[in-house]
Amino acid sequence: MPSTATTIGNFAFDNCLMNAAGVYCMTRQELDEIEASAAGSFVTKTGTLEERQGNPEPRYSDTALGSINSMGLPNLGFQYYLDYVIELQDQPQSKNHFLSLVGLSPEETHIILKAVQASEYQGLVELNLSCPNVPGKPQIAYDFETTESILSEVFSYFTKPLGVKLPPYFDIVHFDQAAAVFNKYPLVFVNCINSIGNGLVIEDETVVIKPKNGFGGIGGDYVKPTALANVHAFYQRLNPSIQIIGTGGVKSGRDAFEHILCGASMVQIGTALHQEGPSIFERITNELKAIMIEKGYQSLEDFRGKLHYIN
Ligand code: RRO
Repeated sequence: MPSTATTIGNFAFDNCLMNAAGVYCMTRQELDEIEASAAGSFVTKTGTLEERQGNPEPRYSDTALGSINSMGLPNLGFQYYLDYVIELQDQPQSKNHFLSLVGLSPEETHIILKAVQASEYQGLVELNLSCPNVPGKPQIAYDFETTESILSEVFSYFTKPLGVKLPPYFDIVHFDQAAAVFNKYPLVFVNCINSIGNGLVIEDETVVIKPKNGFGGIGGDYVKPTALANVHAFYQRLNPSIQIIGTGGVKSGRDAFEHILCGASMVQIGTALHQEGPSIFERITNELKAIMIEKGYQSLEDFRGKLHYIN
């Protein structure tokens, strides 16, 4: 039987598949269900300094080809998630986890990360530089100057394993510029991609979500080519010490296979997990293993990053 095991930094995972931040990860109950599923890990809902209610409902809608959301960063406050992952890390059978975090300002981000640094948490942190849905707050990683100033400050005090969640980029020059920034810092991973920000879905004559007059982050089938392009562009440009987590448009073993072929070491599932629930991890793992058997691959290393080009 082939293995879908993987590593990120010094952390081992029995399976490369897990949830994407924001989906099935708001409460301990939801996180427990992912922990008990075939997923190799979980990432928590992005936690802010204080608890947040988020935007008015309806704020998430499944659509024909995926999803649109403008949740607005509802969460129980970073301490809730930090306490939970610390609790789990002391349990013998626990998987390794990702704690997703961001402040509503650089100052808040530093307060949060300093608290994590001072805590007993030994796992991975995913700094979300790409939330598209908080009115008046731009997606941080589209501003390379702000991104660089945040990372440079963070690495003056933060020594635990840290990665960043990125928005999709759409221009080769932006891939070059973003990679040049990330290559200056001891990041353990980058996660490509967050939702494609500020799309608009209409049914009959009306938008399908209430916040921002219907504008929201797009996920699902719509985003897979953009996600694969971002995974591969960063795989080609980043220092080999910075691994890639692939997120976007994964609803089958074939989709996960393509992310890994583009260079992903771990693959996250958002929209399809929301639609299908945690049993999706077993289905997609089996589909991915069937593809590996058919191709004669024993492990992800046999094909990770080995995308073929046309000469
Ligand atoms: O909560 C959200 O509205 C949200 C976040 Br923080 C994010 O990073 N990506 C997204 O699609 N929605």
